[in-house]
Amino acid sequence: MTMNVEPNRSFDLRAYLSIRRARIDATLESYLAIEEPRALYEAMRYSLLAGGKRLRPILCLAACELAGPRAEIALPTACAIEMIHTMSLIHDDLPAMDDGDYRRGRLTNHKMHGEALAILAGDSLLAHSFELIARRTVGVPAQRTLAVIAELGRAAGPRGLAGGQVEDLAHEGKYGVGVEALEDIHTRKTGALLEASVLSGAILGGADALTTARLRRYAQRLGLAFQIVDDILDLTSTCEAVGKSVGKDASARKATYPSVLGLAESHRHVEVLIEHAMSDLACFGDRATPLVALAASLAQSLG
Ligand code: GRG
Repeated sequence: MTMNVEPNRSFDLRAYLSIRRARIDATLESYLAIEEPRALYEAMRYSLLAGGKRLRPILCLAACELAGPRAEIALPTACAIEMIHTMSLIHDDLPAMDDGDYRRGRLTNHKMHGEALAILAGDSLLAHSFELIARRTVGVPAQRTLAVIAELGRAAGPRGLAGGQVEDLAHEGKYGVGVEALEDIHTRKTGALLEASVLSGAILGGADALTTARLRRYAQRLGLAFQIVDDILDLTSTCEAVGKSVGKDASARKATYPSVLGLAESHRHVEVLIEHAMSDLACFGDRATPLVALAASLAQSLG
């Protein structure tokens, strides 16, 4: 059964996001001062400090705020999560994977710094993220920090991003990908890190088992909805750019929801996922306002 949850209309999501983005950006900058080898640090900073919505770290802070008294204790973890995410974007853009030219409004890392440095910048961001969590997390029992490291390690590895990317590459260009296979790819490739972001914040905030279970469900639904929205926006913006109409047979190199289910059904799927994600948070009342508003804004981004 789902409970109907209405977003709080007096909550200023835009201001909430912009304050947190600024804090995350400033902290990331301070965590990654240039050292030797300079070229490596410059390549790491090039992608990390190139903007981005900072959705994952914001989810981490918001979940910590819901679960405990001080969101601030999750700031090192939130920044580490953005490093893992950025690492995955750098590697995703490499010629051996998506072979992308532009990311976050600028040339991709390997186009700017060369392939070898782009690979090493990604590797360094991943390693640095775990060092950051271990060294900078203060004011919480060590057990919570260990649980966060386990959660994020799982999300990045073969059961999460890396595994999802392998499956995605294996399906590339193939017709007849079923909705189950597609959901599995999305759950690993995009959902796993979003889920770990929410969970990490909750763990650091001291969430009990019930709160953790509800937030996990919320994050799983949000993560899947996020990837479907990304697929829909990708398709509609590409079609607008070339003046084509969109439909179920719109060709796509990658397995996407619109290419498997069609556009209308993909929209409906997002609506249902978001409604359920919001109802997962009904029992938290005002404490869940930012997380509810974030979910609602995802559905609204489709117009
Ligand atoms: C982490 C060990 C490890 C390996 C990485 C390359 C790879 C394996 C995985 C690819 C994962 C990937 C690129 C998933 C796409 C997720 C996605 C929807 C990205 C866009 O996220 P936004 O919209 O981007 O939040 P910004 O730029 O705003 O942060």
